Amino acid sequence: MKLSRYFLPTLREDPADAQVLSHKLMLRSGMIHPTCHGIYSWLPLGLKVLAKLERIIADEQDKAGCHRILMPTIQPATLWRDSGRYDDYGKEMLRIKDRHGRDMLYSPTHEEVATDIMRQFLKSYKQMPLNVYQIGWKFRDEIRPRFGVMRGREFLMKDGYSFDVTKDAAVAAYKKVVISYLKTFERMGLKAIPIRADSGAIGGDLSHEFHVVADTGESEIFYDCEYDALSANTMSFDDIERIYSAADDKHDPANCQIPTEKLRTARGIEVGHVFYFGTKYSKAMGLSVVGRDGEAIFPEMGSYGIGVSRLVAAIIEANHDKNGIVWPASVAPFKFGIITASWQDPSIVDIAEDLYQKMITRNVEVVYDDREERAGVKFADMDLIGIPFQIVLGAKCNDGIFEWKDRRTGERMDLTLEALFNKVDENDDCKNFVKR
Ligand code: P5A
Repeated sequence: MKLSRYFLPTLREDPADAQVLSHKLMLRSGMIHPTCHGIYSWLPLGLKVLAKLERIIADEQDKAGCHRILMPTIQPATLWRDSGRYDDYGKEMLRIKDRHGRDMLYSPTHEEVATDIMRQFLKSYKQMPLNVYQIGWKFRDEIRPRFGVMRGREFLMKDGYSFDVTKDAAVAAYKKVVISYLKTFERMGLKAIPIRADSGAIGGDLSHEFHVVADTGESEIFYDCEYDALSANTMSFDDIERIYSAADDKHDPANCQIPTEKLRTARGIEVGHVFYFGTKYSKAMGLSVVGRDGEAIFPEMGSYGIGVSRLVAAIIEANHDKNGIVWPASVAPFKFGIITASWQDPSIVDIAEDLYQKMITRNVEVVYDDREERAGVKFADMDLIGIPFQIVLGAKCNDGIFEWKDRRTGERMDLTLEALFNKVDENDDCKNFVKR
């Protein structure tokens, strides 16, 4: 992509109405535009990041054996009357009427729709275990939408629903999702701490929240420092149950067994929430199947959410410096940037154009700042939008030497074209995605 042709409405100044850093940086780097209170349009740069998150989430869900579907954003109230939640849900639900006067609603979540699909298609215990998920827009008329996409009214969620024959199988499915979530967040460069939680409006008796540590987090969290040392790839559900973690009022120093020197206190952003709720919805909505001995059984269910649009803000909260966003390479809108020290020097511009074309041919995600702007403006914008690896073309490029800058460490080195492409290959993780 050439920046001169890109729709990237960056702002020089901090927008006055944004309180938290991620919101400011998302507005300043032209990722989002507020359409009205708590409702945002996603501009090209923001949408690219959102798409990266979707791709990582879908990849890990597929690996965990879940099936991607897409459910409607508008639902009939009848489904919620069946489950008994229509009257309880309150003002957060956007209630609408169609032209025939029928009660409809904009989906705040999809337990009812998923259960309804399965009551048409699940007939036998043999069709389980089954776990379906989608990545789709939700609407919740939050009383206090704030911090941009962190707490929006319309937001993107990955929501999954599992169906099992027995409670044991359902709990096993739940544990599998918990582990796959930790891997998902780790691939986004985040450490997420799973914390036992209340199940609130979703209902049920087993629930975990996933929190990313950031100063602007809405909840206070308490956890054992052992979490900092564990990797999602080796962590088991038993580790999670063994290692102490708690949020807000759930933290009771008297019951906390771990020594104070191991206890960490931090602010957390809730980026995911999972629930096991047994037969709550299958019973209420009449989803039953034929069991092993011909008897009717109600599937045991769970639901699993990731706040996809919130994650964009959470990643920025956890990855920024005074110059702007510092994207983890796996979620960066473009992994590589090309900057010319002078747009008025035709030989540098020719070399930059050639380098850009070579990278495009290799399918590398690159943004080339070809604007007729001062070098300082280009360096500042490249840092603001957080491009992880920046290639600077100064006078030395006439002798085949390119400067490589690492956004996170600030480290710079001079490279030949060959060495440059070796580094590009090394840092281009597109090959990590296996086509399924
Ligand atoms: C689980 C999947 C559910 O809705 N039903 C389907 C369950 N859980 S939840 O905790 O209510 O939401 C899941 C995640 O969505 C994010 N989230 C939000 N993100 C931005 N703005 C909001 N207003 C908002 N509300 C919820 C959170 O990350 C939450 O963990």
